Amino acid sequence: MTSKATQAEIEKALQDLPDWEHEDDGIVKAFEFDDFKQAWAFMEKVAQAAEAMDHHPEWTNVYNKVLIRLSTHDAGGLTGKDFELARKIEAAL
Ligand code: H2B
Repeated sequence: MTSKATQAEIEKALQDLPDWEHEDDGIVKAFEFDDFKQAWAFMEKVAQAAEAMDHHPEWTNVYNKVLIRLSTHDAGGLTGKDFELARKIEAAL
């Protein structure tokens, strides 16, 4: 699905995505790990999933914290791809 998700679709998808929040035209979640090594290992897994999907996160990392924002730039908002990547990110934890 590459069309923009409706508010109802967004709410439904977020029910199965703990601590992900709808913010502007994306979804965001903050992750915290024990140290940089663990954060980096997680980022490696997310990067592999993102590249395989050709759908990439906006993210920042400061030592043990990783902040991820997902949005579909080509669509100017949220699509099924963002929720699919979010589920893969949860599986990478
Ligand atoms: N990632 C995200 N988050 N949104 C996009 O619209 C997007 C992407 N488009 N990764 C892809 C790459 C596109 O630019 C390439 C050409 O497929």
